[in-house]
Amino acid sequence: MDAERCFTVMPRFTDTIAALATPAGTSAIALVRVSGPDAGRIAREILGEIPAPRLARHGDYKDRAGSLVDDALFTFFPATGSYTGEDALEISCHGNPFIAQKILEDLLARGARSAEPGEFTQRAFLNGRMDLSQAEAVMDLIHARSERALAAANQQLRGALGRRMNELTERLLGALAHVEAYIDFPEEDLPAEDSDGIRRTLESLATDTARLLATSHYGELLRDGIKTVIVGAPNAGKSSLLNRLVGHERAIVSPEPGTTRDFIEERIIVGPHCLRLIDTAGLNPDPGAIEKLGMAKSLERVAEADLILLVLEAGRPLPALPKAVTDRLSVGLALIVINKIDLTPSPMTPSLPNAVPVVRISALTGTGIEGLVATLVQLADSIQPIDKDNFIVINARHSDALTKAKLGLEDALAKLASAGPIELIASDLRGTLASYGEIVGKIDNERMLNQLFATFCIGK
Ligand SMILES: Nc1nc2c(ncn2[C@@H]2O[C@H](COP(=O)(O)OP(=O)(O)OP(=O)(O)O)[C@@H](O)[C@H]2O)c(=O)[nH]1
Ligand SMILES: [Mg+2]
Repeated sequence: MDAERCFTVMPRFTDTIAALATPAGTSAIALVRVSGPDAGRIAREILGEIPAPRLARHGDYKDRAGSLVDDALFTFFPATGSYTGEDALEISCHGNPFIAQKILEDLLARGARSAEPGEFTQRAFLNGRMDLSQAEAVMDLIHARSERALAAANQQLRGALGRRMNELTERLLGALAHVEAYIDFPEEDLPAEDSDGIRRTLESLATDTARLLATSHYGELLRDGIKTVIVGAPNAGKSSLLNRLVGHERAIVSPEPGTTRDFIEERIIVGPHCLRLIDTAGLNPDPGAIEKLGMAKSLERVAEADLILLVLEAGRPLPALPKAVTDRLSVGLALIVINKIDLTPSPMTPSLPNAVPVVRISALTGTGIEGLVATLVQLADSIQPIDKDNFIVINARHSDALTKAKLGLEDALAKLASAGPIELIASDLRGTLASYGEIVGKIDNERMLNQLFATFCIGK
C-alpha cells in the first residue's frame, strides 16, 4: 500500500468524486467535498502533507499551475470515520461561486470526477455506513419543515426504522426456520403444537406490519404539512384569515363577494407542526359561471383536507353549506372560526353541527388569533399523535414493501389454516423476508438504488 493511501480501508470504489456541498451562489463560506481513494493524495498535493484526521487546517489553495485561488480550511477524514466510509477531504473556501468553481475544476484536473446527485450518501450506504432507511432520512432531515418532521428524520437517521425491521426479520426467520425444518418430510403434517406457534408468530408479525403501514399517512403529513382548507361563504373573511396567519398580504382581500376564484396555498408553522393552508373560493348558493368553477375546486380541496376551517361571519345566520362540507365537519377534523367579531362584539353562536370547536376572531384587527393558533396546535397534535419513544413514520417506498410483506404473511396464514403445502408457506415467508429487506436495503437492485439516490442533491 502506498503511503498516500495509508488510511484507506479496502475501498469499494476506485474513483474519487468531488462536488460543491453548499448551494451555488454568494455566501460567507462554500464547502467543496471530495471522497474516494485519491482524497489523501490530493490533500498532500495541495498542502504538502495529509492533515491530521478531522482537524481543520488553514492553508493556501493553489491550483496545479501554482496560482493562489483562495485561503481555505481543509479537513481530512480517514475512511474509518468518514461520512462516506472512504477517505474524504472537505475544503471550506470563501463563498464566491467563482472561487468554488476554480477549486472544483482544479480537483478534476487532479484526478477527481464530478459527483452525481446523492452520490456521497450512496457511497455511505454501499460502504455500509448506514442502511437505506437512514440514507433516506438524510434527505428528510435536509427538507424537514417543522420540529415534528425534524424529530422523525433524526429518529430514522439514528436507525429507528432499521432496528424495527431487524426485529421483525428475526421473528420471521424463527418461524421460517420452523417451517423449513418440515420441508424435507413432505409425508408428515405439521404437528398441531408447531403449527399453532407458527400461526401466532405470523399473526403478530402481520399486526406489527400493519401498525407500521398505518404510519405512512403521518409520513405524508410530516413531509408535506397538514392540509388545512379554509372554507365559507363569500366575503366571510377567508383570505383575510389566510393573510393574518401567513403574516403578509398573500391573497387579495376586497369587500366584493367572490374575490377569490382559484385556491391559494401557503405553508405555516404552528407549534411543532407544519400546516399547508389553502384558501378557497367562497361557497355561494347562487354562483355565476366562473364562481361555479372556483367552488368545484374548493369542494375538491375539502374532500382531501386533513383539517377544515369553516369561516362564518359574526352575527349572521349559518349560511347554506354543501353536503360535501357539512359531512366533513366533525370533532378533531374541523374548526369553526367566527370572524369579524369587531363588528358584533357579542355575537350569538349559530347552532352548529356536530359539536365542532369554535373560536372567535377578527382577521382585521388580529383579536383572537393567538387563541386560534393554540387551537390549531391542539388539533394538529390529535391529527398527528406522537409516541416519543417510538416515533417511526414510513415513506411511500417503505409502504410498498410493507404492503407486499403483509400480503405474504396473510397468504402464508391462509395456507397454514387450510393445511396447505409447506413449501408454498415457506415460499410466501421468503417473499415477506425479501420485502422486509428492501426497507433497509438488503437487496441487490442497482436500478432501484440509482433511482433513489438520484433524487438527492449534488454534494449530498
Ligand atoms: N370588520 C372586519 N372586516 C373584515 C374582517 N375580516 C375580513 N373583513 C373584510 O371583509 C371583506 C372580505 O374579506 P375577504 O378576506 O376578501 O373575504 P373572503 O372570504 O376571502 O371573500 P371571497 O374570496 O370573496 O369569498 C373585506 O373587505 C375585508 O376587509 C374582520 O375581522 N373584521
Ligand atoms: Mg377570498
